[in-house]
Amino acid sequence: MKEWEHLTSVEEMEAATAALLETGKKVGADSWQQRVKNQTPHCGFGEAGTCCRICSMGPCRITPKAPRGICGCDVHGIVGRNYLRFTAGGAATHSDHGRSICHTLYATREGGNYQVKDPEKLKRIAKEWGIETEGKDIYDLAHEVAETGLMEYGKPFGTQRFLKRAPESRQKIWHEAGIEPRAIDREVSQSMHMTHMGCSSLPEALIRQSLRAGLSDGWGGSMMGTEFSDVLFGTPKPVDTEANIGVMEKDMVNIIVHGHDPSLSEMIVFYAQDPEMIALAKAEGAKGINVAGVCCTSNEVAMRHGIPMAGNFLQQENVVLTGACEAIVVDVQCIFPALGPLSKCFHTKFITTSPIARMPDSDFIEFHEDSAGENAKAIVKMAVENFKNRKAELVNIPQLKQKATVGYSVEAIKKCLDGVTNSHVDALGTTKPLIDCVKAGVLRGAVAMVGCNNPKIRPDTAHIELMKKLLKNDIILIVSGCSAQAAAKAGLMDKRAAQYCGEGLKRVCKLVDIPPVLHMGSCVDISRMMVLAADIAKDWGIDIAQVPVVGCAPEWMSEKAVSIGNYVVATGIDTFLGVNPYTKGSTEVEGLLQGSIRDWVGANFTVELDIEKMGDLMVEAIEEKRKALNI
Ligand code: XCC
Ligand code: SF4
Repeated sequence: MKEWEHLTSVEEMEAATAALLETGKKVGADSWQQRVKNQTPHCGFGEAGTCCRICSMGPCRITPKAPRGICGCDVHGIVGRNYLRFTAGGAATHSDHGRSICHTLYATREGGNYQVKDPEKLKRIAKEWGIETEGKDIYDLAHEVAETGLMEYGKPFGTQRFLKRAPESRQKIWHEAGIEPRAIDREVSQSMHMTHMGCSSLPEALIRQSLRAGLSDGWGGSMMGTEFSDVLFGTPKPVDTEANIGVMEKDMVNIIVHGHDPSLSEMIVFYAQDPEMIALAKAEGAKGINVAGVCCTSNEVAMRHGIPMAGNFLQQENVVLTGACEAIVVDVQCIFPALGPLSKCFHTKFITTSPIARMPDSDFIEFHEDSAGENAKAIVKMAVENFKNRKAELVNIPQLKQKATVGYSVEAIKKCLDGVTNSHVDALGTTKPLIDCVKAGVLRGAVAMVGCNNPKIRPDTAHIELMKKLLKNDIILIVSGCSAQAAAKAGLMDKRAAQYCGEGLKRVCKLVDIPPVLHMGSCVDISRMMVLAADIAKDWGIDIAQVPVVGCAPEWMSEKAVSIGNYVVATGIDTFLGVNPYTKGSTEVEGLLQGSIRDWVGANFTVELDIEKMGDLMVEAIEEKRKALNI
């Protein structure tokens, strides 16, 4: 059989994009491909992280002739401060998403817009947090847990509750390194304070706080976001779906959900199935209503409802360019402001819903927890009524799509394993069969591949090529975010992809009936990966830093990704980046991030722009961990 013959190649995806850009030209649309050209070359100071505009004596730019800013800050202080602010932006963003989910949990009620779908999980978390569950109404419990979660953002004393999920060895490392995150908002605030003019310029202190702020996201805000989303909307289980631009339907009303918070998309999905709305769609001449997703929102609804994935970050303009998008409905994060003017070139309604993400040229329908049903219905109706405004001559949906099985929460992974071994010790299962496979060498280890697209890298190539290489080497992939969508679009989440893997991984996939690339969700769901790593380490009796697993974000672009990188490394997982985080300008900052933070947390970063080399380095890192464990 020809290698990878079922896959959709990057070339095919590029050809589809090129055809869509032709339509764009006809209607005078702008595109990121064009804007990248306008922005190149990028500013060298910005790239190296050596420009400071933290006070108005500047901006100060560091050169050999001007080695210090006006206040006397050197290049290491400037790069370090910029890095910490980069992290704080990401930690704030993820954690604020988590906070919204806490509020949604607080708004649940019997028969209401939002209800508790996984009461067992809610009770488990309550017990973990020492909240009495006996004899309590499930909604009273939900409100109590939500309020306790909200307190995690501002409590004056103590550290994050979920840190206790980590192996004791890891908790000790955090304590000794002085990076246990306290209240989430405090870590973000302190990061801003430390980087104010005339505060910290010592790289060591700035990087330590970066790790702590990152941990407040991964083991705080994001973890609450994930856990409470499961309580609200159900814990994901394996479900079949489809991915790539061809999931849009020519004869149906296409509603694209884009952004991050499932509180919105869940409601849109619900009302798109409303018989009244479907009847209206038919009256308007459509065959029905098709909801598809872009970016992390897509991951959320794919994992829970099998809603198809239209594309990832750099394809968000493509969905409008099909000419068949009645509405693109967004909440927060990773939304191109370009969608406003672009939608004006077509009949598409660009609907913003959050006061956090307001954009010109959009219809703003503010989404509230208490009126969520009404808001969602109004949005679906607006899309349906827009079907008649389509311009038939502009419609072009490239016929690219792949089958994918998604929905591998930690709970689901354990359940799949249990199904094979019947080894379960309790209802929640164990990672022991997985550990046995790794010990026996059937699986060499795992890579957690995450993150965005970035025009600095040929879109999706790094994700897909790295995955193929790792699979050949019997390394299983757990993925999230836009990396997950790259895999799904290519066909790597189709169970048939197992046939192209190394012999060991192929056997495991067949036996457990899983695809070789496991979809663990959105970017806040990287907290699932932390829980999985922690559970494996505990079941194995070792620290997370010893587990043969590494992290990788080959095409990352956002502040959130920097925050993630910090908590993944601080959790003890070596992390490989394909794009430099604006630190090239400081040998000291790079010396810490790519070197000596290993002494604090047992892991560090590798920045490698050559994909082939990065793949080799990851395989090497995994083999080294195996050697150290004598397996
Ligand atoms: Fe955004 Fe989460 Fe990146 Fe994709 S992977 S571009 S952050 S949608 Ni998070
Ligand atoms: Fe320049 Fe210092 Fe002000 Fe930064 S804080 S802009 S380096 S004077």
